[in-house]
Amino acid sequence: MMTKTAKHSTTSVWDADMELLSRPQLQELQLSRLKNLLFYLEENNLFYRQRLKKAGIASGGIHSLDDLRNLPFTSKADLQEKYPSGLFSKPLNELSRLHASSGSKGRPIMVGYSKKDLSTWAQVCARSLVCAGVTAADIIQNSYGYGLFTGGLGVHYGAELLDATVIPASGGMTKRQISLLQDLRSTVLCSTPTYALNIACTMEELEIPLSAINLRLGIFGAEPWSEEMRKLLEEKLSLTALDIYGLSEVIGPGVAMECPHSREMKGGLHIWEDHFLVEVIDPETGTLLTEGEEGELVFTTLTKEAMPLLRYRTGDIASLNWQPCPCGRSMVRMARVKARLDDMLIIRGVNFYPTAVEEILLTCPELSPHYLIVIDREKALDTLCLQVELHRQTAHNWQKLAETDEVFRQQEQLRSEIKKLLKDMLFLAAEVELMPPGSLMSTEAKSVRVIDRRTAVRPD
Ligand code: DLL
Repeated sequence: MMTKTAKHSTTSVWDADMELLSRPQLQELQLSRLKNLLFYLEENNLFYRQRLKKAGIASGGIHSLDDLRNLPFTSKADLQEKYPSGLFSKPLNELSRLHASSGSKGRPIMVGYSKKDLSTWAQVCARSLVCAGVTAADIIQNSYGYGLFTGGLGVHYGAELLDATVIPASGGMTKRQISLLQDLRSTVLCSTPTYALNIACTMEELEIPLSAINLRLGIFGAEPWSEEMRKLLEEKLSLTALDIYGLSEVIGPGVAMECPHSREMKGGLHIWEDHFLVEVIDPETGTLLTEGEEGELVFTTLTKEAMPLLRYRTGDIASLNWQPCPCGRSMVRMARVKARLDDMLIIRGVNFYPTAVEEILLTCPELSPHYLIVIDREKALDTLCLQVELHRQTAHNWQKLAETDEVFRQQEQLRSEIKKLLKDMLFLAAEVELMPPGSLMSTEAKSVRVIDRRTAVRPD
């Protein structure tokens, strides 16, 4: 186990007692925690007391982990309906902290933490950072937003717990972020992948060489990102990019983390199963899926006090992998989340996820991977316009040619190439608009990739 005071420690497991448990031992622990959770909910949580009663489940009714399947699901709609505190097990004034998810779709979701929850959260974040290869000797630039969003404070307390040095940079002010990277020689960058790309592109614009910074690890998450994006970030920032997953409802960042071994094998992210019991279900039927089958991730929080959740349907799509990992951790791995169920777009009968567009754009060197999908409806027909930023070099080359026929020819050729790729790979017919560098770059905590005008109210 990594000692918290020894700087420069190189051992790579934070909590060996848990992370290396054998599966039977882990299952025994999960079962006992699940039983306790049901008793706790019956005593402290009106919402679940009523729901379990309605489902005919007594708190003593759990005898094996399979009995989990008899428990009712909890949905995002439940949390939205009971906003702000209807699923809390403690009164608001007894909580230690509150966070909220952005609520970009519908009502926001409020999440509460007791002192014990905050300690658990710091533990799972420290565990995640160590799993990525962070040590007490690292200087972590934490560019996740601080505030109601869980990214900033979640990672912050994990980093402090493992005794690393933390720079609470939060998001935005990109030039200052770059100065911090240069002046403080940060070794680890924690941010959304799109914000990391923003930093990399701004460095290029300012002609700051890679040798001016000292990053070795990027811990990126909070939104879906493709393998192509990973390659690009690793090249542009000269680091190893690893995926961290989590959601406010369950705890925040630190639900699952990719280790470097798993990154190499594309084996997925270790889920901290002693705290978060995971299932993958068919989103249509609710049936449990088996190893490798892609479906909706569902979590039961085994140790939370303020807002425990039973069988919470995340809307995130992934599969599970129980194969042993060379890092030695026994905890199951989840495939990288490519999308949320509600991110799927349907245009004239063609289904696709925005990340599929990202993968295509990253194969065109003339472009930068900042894009916006604008969907509209004309005369009952859906239209799709893909706005995509030019790479700085492309824009520069075209500027040199001024407004000559040659530039128009090259622009038309590039637009046609993108259209053809979208047609061939995704069966999508789209208009393509080439945008100047920097015009679509995200400075938000999470990037906005889609504007769907079909749902907007408009006069006839
Ligand atoms: O995004 C927590 C977080 C902060 C995770 C920092 C990682 C790093 P929410 O704002 O509640 O919480 O959003 C949760 O974001 O259900 C997924 O749809 C998506 N998401 C989170 N991590 C990943 C990831 C934070 N690594 C929602 N890959 C989740 C893909 C992710 N999607």
